[in-house]
Amino acid sequence: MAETEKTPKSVDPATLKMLEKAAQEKISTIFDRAETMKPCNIGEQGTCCKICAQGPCRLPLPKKGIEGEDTRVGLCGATPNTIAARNFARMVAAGAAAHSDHGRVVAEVFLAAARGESKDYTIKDTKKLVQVAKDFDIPVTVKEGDKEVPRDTREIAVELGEKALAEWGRQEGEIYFAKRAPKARYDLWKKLGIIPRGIDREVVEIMHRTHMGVDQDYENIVKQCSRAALADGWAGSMIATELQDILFGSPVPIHGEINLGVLKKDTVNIIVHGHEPLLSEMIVVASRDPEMLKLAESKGAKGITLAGMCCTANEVLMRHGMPIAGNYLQQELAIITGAVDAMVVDVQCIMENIANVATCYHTKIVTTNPRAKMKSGQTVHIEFNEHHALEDAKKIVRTAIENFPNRKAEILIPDEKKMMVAGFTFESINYHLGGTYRGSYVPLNDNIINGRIRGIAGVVGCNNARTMHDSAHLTLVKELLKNDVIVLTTGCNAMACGKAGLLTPEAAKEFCGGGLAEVCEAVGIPPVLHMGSCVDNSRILMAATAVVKAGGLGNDISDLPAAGAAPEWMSEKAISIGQYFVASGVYTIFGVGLPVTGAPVFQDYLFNKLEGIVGGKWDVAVDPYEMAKKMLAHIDKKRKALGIDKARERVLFDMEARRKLAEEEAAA
Ligand code: NFS
Ligand code: SF4
Repeated sequence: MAETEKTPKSVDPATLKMLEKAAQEKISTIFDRAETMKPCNIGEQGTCCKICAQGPCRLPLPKKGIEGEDTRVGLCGATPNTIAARNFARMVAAGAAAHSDHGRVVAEVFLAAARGESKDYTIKDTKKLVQVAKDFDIPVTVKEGDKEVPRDTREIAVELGEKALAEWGRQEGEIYFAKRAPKARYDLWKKLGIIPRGIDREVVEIMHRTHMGVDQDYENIVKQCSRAALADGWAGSMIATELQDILFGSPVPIHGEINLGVLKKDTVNIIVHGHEPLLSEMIVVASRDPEMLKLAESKGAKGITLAGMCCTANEVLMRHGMPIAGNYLQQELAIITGAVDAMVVDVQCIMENIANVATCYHTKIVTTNPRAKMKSGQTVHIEFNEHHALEDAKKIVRTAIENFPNRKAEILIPDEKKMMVAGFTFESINYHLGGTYRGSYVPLNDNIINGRIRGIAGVVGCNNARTMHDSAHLTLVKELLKNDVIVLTTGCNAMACGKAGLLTPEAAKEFCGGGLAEVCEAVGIPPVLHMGSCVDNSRILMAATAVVKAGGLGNDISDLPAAGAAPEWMSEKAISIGQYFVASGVYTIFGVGLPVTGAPVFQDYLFNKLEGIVGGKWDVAVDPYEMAKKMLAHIDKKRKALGIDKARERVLFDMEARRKLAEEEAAA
């Protein structure tokens, strides 16, 4: 087939333009490698075991399927179910570790800031500080004579920092935020014995249990997956989100721009890529520093453009309105514009190949984190330390500025960029839907009960080079909107939606069914609410909890007409997120495929039996239309169980009737 006849690799025109430039300049990207290297089918099925040196033991499904008894075993006798469950569990452990290690550093910096040891960070949101302190059973008032007066903010912050940090090393008891969940959920976790003790402990226990010759009961392994994943969602990630809000300010809806078109030919372009906002927050400050701007001018640049990539982008967008250059699969392409003077990276989702691509241009890759260095290419390591954060950030920005005159390749920045609104939190949804005075989720619940909104979907997760870039994300979200399902989004899905114009209030009219459009237009919100980075999926848990607590839709998250999806997932973090959603009672469906197909019994446990235990379950659909159908079926099942299915029929009838009336009027 000629090059032009191939299926396009992305639905995003900016991406396609850059791929063309890459091809002309003979630069290999992940898109090319996805074509030349096919995945291993045994690994894809989840049934390759390499946890001891007697393996790898490979147990693919027989071509004809299993006839009679499944007799496949590894050298030690491990069954496909044990092997797939162990592999799955190790993905949960890695994902939970990544999110939680991010959270740990936030907690450390938070404590340093509270103690006044880190002059560049301060406590910005004291209201939230008090709220979160209460969840940690920290007294927020003190007795003065016979009066209760507010306690010193600094004291509260120090105690919160210490208690939060102790959640990682805690050996017994329960993580504090478990009690934030609806009571029925908390009680169920307690009954099942899956409330996390300490974050590190649960991750370590997965690694132990999946060592050679330990846990050989896939149900018991899944139980530990739930406990470790809950330690991610309701502790590691949730603490990261909450403390970041207190340190940097809680986001409120803000405008921003997205796609490679945000880069500018005549300014110094710096891309911050990775995940931890501790670094990017300081780079934002450094890039606005008059001294830096002057230096940029002296090098012939008309200012400094700072743009984000991957989840760091979501963080700086939400709090500062900084533009986003693109999502995961666009990282190499940003460099290929020839206009990126430095790509500053910290941890997670950073492709090793950016260092190779950078050598074809002048771009400097700056690694900043002692946990993530790079060997190849023209990388420099400028370590970022919270005790002299701003100084480090300035050093990094200076490196970019000094690199500006070294541009050599032809510069091509695609024009594409879109406006969007981001920065919804569970608190700001409260305000937007409830109004200043009422401030509650009741109006949202009312609209779900009366059927204008059919249900809630959390659509999140990565891009995956094995699927067409952004395509499944957008098809799924549009299907849901058309069917009156309001969408909460984070991560790379949020960016896909932003690039397609779905994160604007105007999108309601164009993409939504009548009921949802009516609600969004009345309130003035986009039908897809950008809630942040992947760590901020904890905000979705809190939003779901708030919906339960507002009343009228059951007692537990598993009662809600809601579903979760990650149509283009690739990272282990996505598996941990999926598992904590499932263990929190959410029907969760992934695209691409899950590495469990080689173990049909284990797969059936995840896809069916688990629902009877935790109220949520896993599912897979590669086709986004099928995914939407399955999510809608689940939402309708829950509406029926709540007895609100008839209300929706009435709304639909109303819309239809209204349309008819309008037609008749027009004809008259
Ligand atoms: Ni989430 Fe964010 Fe994107 Fe996937 Fe990576 S950036 S943490 S893991 S690829 S959504
Ligand atoms: Fe093979 Fe068992 Fe070792 Fe796995 S643990 S590699 S199945 S011998």
